[in-house]
Amino acid sequence: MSGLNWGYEAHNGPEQWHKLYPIAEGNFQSPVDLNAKEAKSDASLKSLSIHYNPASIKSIVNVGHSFQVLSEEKDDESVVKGGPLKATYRLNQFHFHWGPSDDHGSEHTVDGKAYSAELHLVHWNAEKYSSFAEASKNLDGCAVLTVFLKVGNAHAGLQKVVDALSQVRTKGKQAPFSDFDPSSLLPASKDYWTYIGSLTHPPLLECVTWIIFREPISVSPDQLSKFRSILSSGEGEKECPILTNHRPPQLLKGRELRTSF
Ligand code: 3UG
Ligand code: ZN
Repeated sequence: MSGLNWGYEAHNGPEQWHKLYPIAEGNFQSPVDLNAKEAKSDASLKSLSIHYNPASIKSIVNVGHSFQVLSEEKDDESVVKGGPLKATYRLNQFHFHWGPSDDHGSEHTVDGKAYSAELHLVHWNAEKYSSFAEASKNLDGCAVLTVFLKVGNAHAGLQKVVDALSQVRTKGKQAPFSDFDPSSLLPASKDYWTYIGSLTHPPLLECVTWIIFREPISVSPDQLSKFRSILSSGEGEKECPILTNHRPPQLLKGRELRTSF
């Protein structure tokens, strides 16, 4: 495994990452199992304030192990605050994690059970830091709003993202993607779990306040199969579909796992 080609296969996957990224065996790693026995309800947790401006969404890009929808960096129009957060966090991008079959693809699990896929809306502390890169070196640097996807009906908001995937089929491709409201991907209930952890793939930095919604959104088998149809290979190379891109749960190692509910 070289520094540039970590992935999700046996030779370069989650079990190998520690060799180049020793923090993989750290004390604040993600994802984790959201276990009812470990979780403590915290009445002092405030409700979340989430404001997304559809105009801040600009493009979609194939990054080789996934695809990302990118948000404009230069304003504070798409932000989350409140809940466990002590600052305002600005939206950087959102992306998904999935697996080879419809019944297993989330990173976090609930009482040992996986969902079909997982959405990460990635934010950084723009009150305290001046870039995502700087923020990600600090425990209070990032906040990831997380939504589980449960196989069932097609999701209308998600379909707009799925329809754009044909434009970024190969690694490195980028296309305009605008006027999309990320709020359309949030569940109705804003009940959540929260804990302190890490980025879920290299560089695995321990910088994330995880906020994970209890209620999943739906995704159809056809929508999931379109996630799996994008390629980790570049244009003109041997076609290699991204069938899986989720890290398994890591040990909680004494961390607090709190619920708003
Ligand atoms: C993330 C996540 C990232 C990363 C990562 F932005 F949002 S996740 O939400 N799955 O935890 C990054 F590694 F795992 N990085 C940080 C993107 C590239 C720059 C370094
Ligand atoms: Zn992620």
